[in-house]
Amino acid sequence: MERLKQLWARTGTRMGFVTLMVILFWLKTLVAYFVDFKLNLSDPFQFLIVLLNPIATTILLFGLALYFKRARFFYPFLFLIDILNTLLLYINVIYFREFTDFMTVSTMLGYSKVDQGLSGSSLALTSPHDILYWLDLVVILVLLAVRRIRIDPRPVNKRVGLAVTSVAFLAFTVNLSLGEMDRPQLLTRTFDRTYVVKYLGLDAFTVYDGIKSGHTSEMRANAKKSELDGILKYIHKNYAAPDKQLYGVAKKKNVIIIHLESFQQFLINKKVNGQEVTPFLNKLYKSKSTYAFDNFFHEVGQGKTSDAETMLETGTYGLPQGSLFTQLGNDNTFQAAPAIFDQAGYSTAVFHGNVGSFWNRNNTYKNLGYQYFFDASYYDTSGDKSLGYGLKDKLLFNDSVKYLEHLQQPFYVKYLTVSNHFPFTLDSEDSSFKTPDTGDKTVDNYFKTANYLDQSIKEFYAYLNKSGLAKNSIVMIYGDHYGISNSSNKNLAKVLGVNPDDWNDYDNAQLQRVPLMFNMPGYKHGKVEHTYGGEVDVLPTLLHLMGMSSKQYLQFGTDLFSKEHNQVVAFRNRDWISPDYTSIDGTIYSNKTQQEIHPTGKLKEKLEKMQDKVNQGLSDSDSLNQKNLLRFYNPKGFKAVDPSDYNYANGLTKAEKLEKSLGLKSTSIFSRDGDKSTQDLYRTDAPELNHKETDSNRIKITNQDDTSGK
Ligand code: GP9
Ligand code: MN
Repeated sequence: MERLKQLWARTGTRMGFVTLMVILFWLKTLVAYFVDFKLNLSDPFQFLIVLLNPIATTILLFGLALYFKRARFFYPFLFLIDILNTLLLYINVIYFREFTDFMTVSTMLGYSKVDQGLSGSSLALTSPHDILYWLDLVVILVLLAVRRIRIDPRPVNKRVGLAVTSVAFLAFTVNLSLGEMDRPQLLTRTFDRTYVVKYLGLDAFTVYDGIKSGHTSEMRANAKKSELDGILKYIHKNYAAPDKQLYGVAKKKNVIIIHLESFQQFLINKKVNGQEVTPFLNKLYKSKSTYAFDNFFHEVGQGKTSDAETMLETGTYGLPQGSLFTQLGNDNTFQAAPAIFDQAGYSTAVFHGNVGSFWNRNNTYKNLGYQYFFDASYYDTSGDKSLGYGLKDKLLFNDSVKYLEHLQQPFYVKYLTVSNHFPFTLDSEDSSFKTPDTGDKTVDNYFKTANYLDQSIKEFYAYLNKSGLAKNSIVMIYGDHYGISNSSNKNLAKVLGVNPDDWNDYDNAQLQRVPLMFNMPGYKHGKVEHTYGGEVDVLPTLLHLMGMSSKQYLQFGTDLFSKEHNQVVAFRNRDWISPDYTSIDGTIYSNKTQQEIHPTGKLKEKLEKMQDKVNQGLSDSDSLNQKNLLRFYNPKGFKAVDPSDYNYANGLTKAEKLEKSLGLKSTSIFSRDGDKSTQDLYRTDAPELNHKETDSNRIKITNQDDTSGK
């Protein structure tokens, strides 16, 4: 008691008072963290970081008051800072209740076209415990007024102020290092706003976001329409006319895209312990109904999955650093596949078992023109139904049927799978696949999760056939990027039958092949194509198969089936691979001999030209995106996307309403079958649906990422 009294008396000193305010603010931040925000804490370490992260910035900001000599400045300033910081916290609390996301600076300033602000009244979003966010300020003010807290007229020494500021910076550095330990490249890659708040706190997030958006808006403000000229020239020169035979072979068909998470080409036709790893995909690969590519490369940078999505749906490259989705997805102008298909009369949707805010998809998809986004909130992801990145694949395909069947046909839909993601863990109940034994758990388990993914696609295909969707659809299947990073490739070498001691950079580069297949059930002329290409080439290829022109769009790749297709595959770091040569960090290898070469004369010139073209494509794509130049460009017949047309809540209700209003004209399979669900056609052996108890062997790993060797 005595001790408490003594402590309380300290509040009558300036240092004591600042300390009190810091503690109170820290406590209410924790209320926000644990009651209002969903930070998805997965282990005690993250819990610790969250406890600590409000401290550094609060000390820094509140400590500034100590630099004021006079009491009549010190107290009001401290209150002002506290009120502003509380306001920031509180508007985020309100915003989070509606959007499950944090407010960006451009949203606050009203710049962002995507977040149209709160839909209901903010009053409806308040909750009784909100009083906790403001109560401390009122109580302290009263205590000061009635002199229960004394006003201290004595200024603190300037050195004390400086010491407090330094302590705050030190604390922030420690905080940042802890964050980086748990989530390497946190700030360069910015996976998700929740991550930055989780590791660094709300103040740090807001400042960081403000700096970034300031930089972006400056680049945009200075951009001129004439900057498009050079880019247009490059693109027109690069354009490859479609192959006449294949143009329109899939006209008017549904487009079903299956994004194979972290799936590399070497898995195709691979046997481990005498078993095929992906027997179903192997079958599709050789089928006469499929055009498959065996020299197709991923071209992603730090934005990984989101880079793959960027390339496949906009025909432009990801950014040199970070993810285009998170950096520019909120308000960039795109002329992307979902909008192109929408305007050709298609319904468009994404099915994904992770939270909508990951890679800022919930905002970016609106600018791409997606009508529906069925994210984790649409599925039961409880218990053992999900792992680190969300709903398990078998469940994703099964649980999406109830949405898919209500979409008007033709549709353009994308399934983003997640189970085959680093660290490649599955519950023991999900697989009995016998893994190789390389001694590297990541490498070994990769085959197991790939096998699981293969099974989930097999189940989905069975449904497509039974429901009759298959014959009206073109299914495009691709691997988004590597699963095994370069640092583990030596361990993989054994499984590939290569001596690990001979493994080098050239081998790493060749291993960046991922599958690409266009499967058209019923088609008879498919084959495995050996053309070299990359992810940026997919959009013009798909458009041409659909009988849609790509000529009016600014796309950096070329149709893989075209005789004029450019076979130099550009990587994000300016390395490249062509059918004959591979360039890594400026070193040229001959693909034939797999040895380094030192070209001279004509060959040297030719290779330099190739490099120039690679550089130009990448940098033109970057200025197009970073300066948002597409806002100056109007492709013939294309209507600009208005993101405020889209809202991803209540997707099913929206689709059902449309069915009703179309009546007999409705083309959904639900309407086609006389308002009967096709769900019971779906067969899955997913154990999660057949039992209630959870598996005691499972290791729950949440929000981890393969960041090694990048
Ligand atoms: C998360 C999933 C994984 O939603 O798409 O992204 P990645 O880590 O592969 O970029
Ligand atoms: Mn991915």
